[in-house]
Amino acid sequence: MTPSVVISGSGLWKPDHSISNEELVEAYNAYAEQFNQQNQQAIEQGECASKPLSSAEFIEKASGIKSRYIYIKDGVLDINRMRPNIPERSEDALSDQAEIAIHAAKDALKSANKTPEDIDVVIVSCAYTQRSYPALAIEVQGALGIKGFAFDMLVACSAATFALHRAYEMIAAGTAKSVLVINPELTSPQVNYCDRDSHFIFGDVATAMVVESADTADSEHMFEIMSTKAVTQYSSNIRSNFGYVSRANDADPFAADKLFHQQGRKVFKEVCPMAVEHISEHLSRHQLNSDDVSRWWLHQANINMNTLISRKLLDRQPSLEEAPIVLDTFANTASAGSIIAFCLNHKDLNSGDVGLLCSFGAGYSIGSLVIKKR
Ligand code: CO8
Repeated sequence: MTPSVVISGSGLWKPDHSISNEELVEAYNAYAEQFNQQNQQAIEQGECASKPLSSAEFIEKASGIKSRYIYIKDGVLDINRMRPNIPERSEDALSDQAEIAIHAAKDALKSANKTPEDIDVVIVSCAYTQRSYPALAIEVQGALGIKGFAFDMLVACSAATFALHRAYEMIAAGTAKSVLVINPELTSPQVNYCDRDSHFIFGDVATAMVVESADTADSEHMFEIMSTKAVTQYSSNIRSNFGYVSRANDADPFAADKLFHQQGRKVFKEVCPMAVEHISEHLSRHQLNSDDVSRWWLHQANINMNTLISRKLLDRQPSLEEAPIVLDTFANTASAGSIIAFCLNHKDLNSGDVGLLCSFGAGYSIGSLVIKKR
């Protein structure tokens, strides 16, 4: 018989620094005015587009974001730099992303009542890894003293849920006994702080979860994974062309198209119906309807997306208790958003309560888990 698989612990690490909309807009607008002044002639001759101004009110209304955490604040608000100033580390030092992954991992291990000796697989899964190899997951595994094996996974916004799917399958198949899934979302190096349409969207964070067989789990708050569901559909509407081939094709490796960019309106229109259909189908697998779900830990990209999806599923606006929003303080944290929502909002649920964890975004990709409090 397939063993019951549970999420037995979760962890969250956030940077010490944050940037408010007001701070971000003040710096961007000063940068835009300087750019327009320096390029006045080219703009007048139609050779270059002027930079439009940003607004804190627009950002909050369009996205629900008020502030975002940032790993290194230095440099982002400097109008002559407009990107974080993250010092390079030597090859024998712990890498930045492994460091933040370890903070979240330790928090998750503690909440699962586990030590590194109990874990036999580490998956580091996120939107970007700061290098190709050796895998960050193996670096984290080594630093924590975990035996077994480790690997990295990239699935943009669905990296966290898709990694939880892999963890679930490994435990169910008996190829692992306890899997540590970590999502170190260091997004700030990929944000184009010179682009009004996207400069406000992302924040840095790291999350982690421990997935194991119910037979070995003994934590205070554990959730049985009833099932997982994933879908992908190719789209270029959310894209980053950053990659190692730039060296061979002589393209500027840091040009605007090599950073995060998107057709936000199209994404909104295309992803919302996909997510509603996906979630409805997933719940119906268990003869559940939306009213049977006590908590919705939804992807955190845009508050208006979450409102629309929740309304379509429930025929009403859910309370913040039912469908928590963390966008206001964390912003979009790529794959970590739904996991942050879980970390901060699961302890009050009662045995037997059902919850839905769901990500949606670049790819397009949607990943969900139906889980039940033990
Ligand atoms: N300040 C003032 N005005 C602005 C600003 C600004 N900052 N930005 C845009 N405007 C203007 C526009 O130019 C436009 O003006 P006009 O009407 O004159 O053309 C007007 O405001 C309205 O613009 P939009 O139609 O674009 O505004 P929206 O209401 O659609 O809001 C959003 C824009 C917030 C981007 C919205 O479309 C959205 O969130 N869409 C969903 C996108 C989404 O969820 N994407 C997922 C991305 S995350 C992901 O997939 C993970 C990727 C991997 C991680 C990457 C890490 C870096």
